[in-house]
Amino acid sequence: MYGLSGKRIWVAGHRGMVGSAVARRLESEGCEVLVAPRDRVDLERQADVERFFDENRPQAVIMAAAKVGGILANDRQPVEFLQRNLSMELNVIKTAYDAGVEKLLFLGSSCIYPKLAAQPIEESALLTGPLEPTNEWYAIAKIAGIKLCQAYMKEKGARFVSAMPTNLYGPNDNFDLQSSHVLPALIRKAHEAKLADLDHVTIWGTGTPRREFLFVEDCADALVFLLKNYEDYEHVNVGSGNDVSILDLMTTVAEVVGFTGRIETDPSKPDGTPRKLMSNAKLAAMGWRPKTDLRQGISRTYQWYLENLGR
Ligand code: GFB
Repeated sequence: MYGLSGKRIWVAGHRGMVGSAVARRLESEGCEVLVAPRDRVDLERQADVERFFDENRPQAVIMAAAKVGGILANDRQPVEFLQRNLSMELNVIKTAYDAGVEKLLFLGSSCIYPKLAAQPIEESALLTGPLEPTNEWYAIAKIAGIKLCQAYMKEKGARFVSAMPTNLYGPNDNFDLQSSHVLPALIRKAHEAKLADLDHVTIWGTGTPRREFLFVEDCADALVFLLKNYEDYEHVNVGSGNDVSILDLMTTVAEVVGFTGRIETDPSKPDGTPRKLMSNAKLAAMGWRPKTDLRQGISRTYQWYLENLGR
């Protein structure tokens, strides 16, 4: 429905884990990938965004720029997660419309859904119940982004659509133990425990919550698929369709990394939402499937970590 060949496509957030994976995935599409150097374009300054559009004239935009983080970062920095994400979204989405962008794909997250939504979570569950308190700030910002795209579609006929990825992981992830998401944190913890020959590793919370994970290169493939083929009003879940308890995840990570010590829990840290497995039926019905299973993805991520950060 939307051919990418020969198009100028701006990947906003190109240095991040998702943005860099999308830029790599677009290399085989015969398009021109535009990137905005962070030292010259501050997405929180509308004038910078307007100048970038004037100078580069993108025909399509993948909005993968965001202030992101794990459960502790979200819980401790509500202003950062709400204000900065709203600011970037408003600037990019409005300026894209004003500049006549043909198509825009906005990225949200599975945390937009109610804390206790029925599982697997259908797209229609949005706004049907209270959010998970630890990340309601980020969730509200992402819900606002979905709604702004829908407003432009409804009132202006803009082809601005939204995708909701599940918990992502992979090369170029953030491995800082205070601000990262769970999977990179567990890889780093197991790696450092192995190097230090520790007899145990500690995970946050009780280990009982369940999380769905998608390898970031599969996510990038899904996002390009949606940019080409999706034009509807409602957002689309992008997930693997399988979830795992945090404790079982740590067990798998330990096996891949080669750590043989005990796994201990730290209930003083938050568990967050008990489960957030999304339904991937809508995307599957369009013919898209992920290729990388969890153990393969963890192994490839650990390999990247060793080659880039683990020294
Ligand atoms: O990826 P994560 O930090 O965030 O996962 P969410 C948190 C879950 O993993 C909680 C447990 O149950 C934590 O108790 N966990 C165990 C750990 N050990 C660790 C650890 O060392 N580090 C971390 N980070 N967690 C995020 C949202 O929710 O999901 C974001 O806050 C975004 O906004 C993201 O939506 C996709 O999965 O709970």
